[in-house]
Amino acid sequence: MARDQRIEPADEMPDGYRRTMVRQIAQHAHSEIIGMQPEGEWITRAPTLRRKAILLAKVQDEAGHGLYLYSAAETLGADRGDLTRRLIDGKQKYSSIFNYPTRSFADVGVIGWLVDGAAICNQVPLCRSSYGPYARAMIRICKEESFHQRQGYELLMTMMHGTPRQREMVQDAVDRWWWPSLMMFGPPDAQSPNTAQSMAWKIKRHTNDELRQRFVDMTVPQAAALGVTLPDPALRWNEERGHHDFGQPDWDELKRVISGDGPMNRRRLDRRRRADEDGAWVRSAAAAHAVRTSRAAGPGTGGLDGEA
Ligand code: BYC
Repeated sequence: MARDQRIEPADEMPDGYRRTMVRQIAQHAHSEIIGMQPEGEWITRAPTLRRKAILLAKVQDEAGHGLYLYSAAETLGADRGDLTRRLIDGKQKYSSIFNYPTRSFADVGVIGWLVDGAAICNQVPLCRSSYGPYARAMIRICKEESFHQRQGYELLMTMMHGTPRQREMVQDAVDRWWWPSLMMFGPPDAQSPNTAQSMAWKIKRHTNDELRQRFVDMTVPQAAALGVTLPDPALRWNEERGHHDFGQPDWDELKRVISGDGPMNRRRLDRRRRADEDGAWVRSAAAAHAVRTSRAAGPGTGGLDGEA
């Protein structure tokens, strides 16, 4: 670690490092999968074929991100089915941001711009995270997140050039998503129990507050170009610091949402539980098929790969 070399699956590692990596990667994977729901609700209501195609592609990308990340967790000895059970039983977390409702199509644009924008800010440094499989998964994820952010911004720009009602929808969505987006970076550093150890292990490369500041600095000029107001009266450029000053989100709200009491928590988990139950027969059929084909291919061949 001191030489900045990557830790790979077969390397020795302290139990605490392995536990922390499984915790973070699993939460991240759960966030990608649960994160399909708020935008997925708008696929059937997208206003044009072009918007529908873009949204479908984006939501499918999120599924792919979840799958790379579950695979990265498996390299640490975790079992994907077990991680899913822990999510459904409320024993593992997923990002607070996905516990808010999507009320209009402008929310799809704002999720792309602000939520994917925050995710990029957080994830670009994770490409240099110390655990090899996680860092490598993050490179591809970040490329796809850039497309997500751009499609959101382009959608909003189109609406801002539309009718007064469309501009109102965009401003309303920005007002609702701004503070929850800032909460995505986690609690303030002084209240973050994991940051110091994760920085020492080079899992995290920046603290929660550093990344939040970077996000605000990056977003303010984009908001001005769009013509929307960010709902924070304390937001202003600080010449001395060379950064924007900004207000604090409601940290009690973050605690409530993380502990299961957000506006959409129950619905998101119910839907995930139903999808897991509905898919059980597919998983058992695929497992039975893999056993049968590996037997037919004989010893030393690898299941479905052997068949290919
Ligand atoms: N929400 O000590 P801290 C996406 C938890 S999806 C929920 O600072 P840490 C997308 C934290 O886990 C991208 N929980 O923790 C998908 C810890 O709890 P435990 C999602 C949160 O780990 C679809 C406790 O609070 N991105 O982009 O050092 C559509 C104390 O926090 C939150 C990732 O998952 C939160 N916001 O730092 C569109 C990024 N914040 O586990 C878009 C990867 C904190 O001790 N994760 N907690 O019980 C990370 O970078 C870090 O885990 C965090 C937290 C910065 C989130």
